[in-house]
Amino acid sequence: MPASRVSLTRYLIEQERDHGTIPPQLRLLLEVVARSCKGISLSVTKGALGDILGATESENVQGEVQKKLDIIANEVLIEANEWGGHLAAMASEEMDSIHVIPNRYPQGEYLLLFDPLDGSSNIDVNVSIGTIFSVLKKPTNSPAVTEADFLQAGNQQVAAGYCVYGPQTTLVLTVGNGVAMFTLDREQGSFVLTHENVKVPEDTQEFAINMSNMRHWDTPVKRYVDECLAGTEGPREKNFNMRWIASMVADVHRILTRGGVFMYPWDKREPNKPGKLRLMYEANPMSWLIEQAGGAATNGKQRILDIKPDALHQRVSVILGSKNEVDRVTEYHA
Ligand code: P6P
Repeated sequence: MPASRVSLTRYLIEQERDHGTIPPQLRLLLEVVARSCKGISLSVTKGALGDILGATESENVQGEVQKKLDIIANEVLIEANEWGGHLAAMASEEMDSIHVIPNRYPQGEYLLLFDPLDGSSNIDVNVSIGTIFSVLKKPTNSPAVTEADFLQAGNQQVAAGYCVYGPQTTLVLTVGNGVAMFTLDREQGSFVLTHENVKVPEDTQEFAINMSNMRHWDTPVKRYVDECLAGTEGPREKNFNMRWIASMVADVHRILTRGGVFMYPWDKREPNKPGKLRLMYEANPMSWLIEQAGGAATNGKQRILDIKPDALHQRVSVILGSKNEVDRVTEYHA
């Protein structure tokens, strides 16, 4: 590794030295998560060569059929994080209830939440997918950790990130001092710092939404997208491009890299659900990353990070990305 290349370990140690935001137990947690993502990446890249494609017979708490890789990724994260003494418990999209660290291991002060493999509908068609994670601190006054300890607003996170399994395997991380990206150097087997102080442009000409749901959208979203489609002849007086990868990790990575606005809004298909995406382990970590990179993230009405959760797997409407576009969509909701 050329001397100029900074490893994830060195970055975390220097962040602690400079900002005091990564105490040793949190550094251990982040390094274990990164190592888990390396393992998941190896399974993902096997594709049809490994017995990892296709679906299982089971469904997750969301009622979605679980892909084999969903289960594999979940088990990798559980097994890697159980013994270290840094966690009190974990929560996952793939598990109905929290996973408390077994008594045979010491318990730590952190809570780890994750979507072990987001975008799993793309696994079998070789499109980028990813792991999303969020770290909270266990409330000090609770002796035995319970699900209620997890129900903290996103503004309480101490770390958040994702790993995107695409042409490159890239880990993207924030601990509250901006966003850094680490690309997996497969020859070294280590994540290497490739982008620091990531910034999302405040303006964009690219929006991301599943257009097939247009007839189900609420008026503010329909107005915003119609104005984008009207291009230079419309009120925006500029043309827009559209992208929708149907992997939140891949869409957010593009936005962190070149700007854009991502929307998965409430729609009339399931009016009792506030949205499709999950607050605790999808919207919260992604929203913090976007804000740390100078972007914005709301549910149309309020800042996502200020939402006080009342259920572990609750859903939320998500509008995030370039600040001026998110502000405009939110303004249309007012
Ligand atoms: P749709 C993947 O299943 C996911 O949770 C997100 O990663 C993605 O943005 C969204 O759902 C895609 O949903 O309805 O377009 O397939």
